Amino acid sequence: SGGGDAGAAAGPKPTDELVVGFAQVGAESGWRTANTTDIQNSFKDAGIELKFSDAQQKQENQIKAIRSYIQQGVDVIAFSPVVETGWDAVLNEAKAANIPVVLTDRAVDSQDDSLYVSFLGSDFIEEGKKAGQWVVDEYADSTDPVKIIQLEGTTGAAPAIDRAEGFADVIGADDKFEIVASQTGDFTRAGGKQVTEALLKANPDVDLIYAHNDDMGLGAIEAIEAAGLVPGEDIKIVTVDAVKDGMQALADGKINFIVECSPLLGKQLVDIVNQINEGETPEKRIITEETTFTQEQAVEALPDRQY
Ligand code: GZL
Repeated sequence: SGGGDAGAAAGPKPTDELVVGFAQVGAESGWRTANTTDIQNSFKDAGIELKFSDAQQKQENQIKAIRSYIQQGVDVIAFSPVVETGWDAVLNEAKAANIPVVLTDRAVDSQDDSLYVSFLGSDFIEEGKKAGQWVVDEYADSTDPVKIIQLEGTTGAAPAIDRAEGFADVIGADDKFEIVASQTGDFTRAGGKQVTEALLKANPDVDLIYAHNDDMGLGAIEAIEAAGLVPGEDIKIVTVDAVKDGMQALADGKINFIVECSPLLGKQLVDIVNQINEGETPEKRIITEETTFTQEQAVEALPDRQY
């Protein structure tokens, strides 16, 4: 089945004949594994066949997976681009094969937005701004300099670029805030720990760590404790995601604030696939609902967290 004719003149296919190819980034973080689980469960519940690949955070593996889905003639291709650049060639191959493409979670920098039907995911700049606003509010009464270490996500990834931009926009309003060091931890716990160990040695008087995801924040906690300091007190921590392990650390007072980034995109992706099959045009940009959590709110929310 397949053949890239979803929504074409052939008319809608029965759901149980639809085949979707999904090229996932990897399994680098709690967020990513929750995202994978939700997408796989959503397609199983919908009775739609999902071919799935894990690229171990390598763009060439994602491109290979997309090419294999084109060869197999799937009806729709969906993927979360590990980095923003370098997709036009393979997306033009999907277009030539008349296979619609949906971007989930992360964006591409292609100028030609005919290369994908929809983007479904978060507004990462907004997430960075929410993190920055908490920092501005937290230090509103301080006149001393506030020294910040930033743990960046994967270099070139939309969430890393945009979360840094949104954060800088907001704290840039007051020059008491200074990002004394900024380095990628590649969205992993190990990366967050290694980078924090190194940057703490060079910046022992840092006030706060802004990590682009919980996993790097959890790694930073290990490094801070290994240095004999108290995370959440001696050095405050602000992260993004709100996965269970991050929310537990927040409830335990080791993280001070978390900006939520929802990984639960599966249901909306199924809806987009069904719209394409029905010959409808899904919205070009579908932004997920998400909130923020203080330590008190984490204690309340933890029992009901799905991921
Ligand atoms: C954000 C997603 C990021 C998460 C990280 O939508 O791309 O990648 O914030 C994950 O935890 O690794």
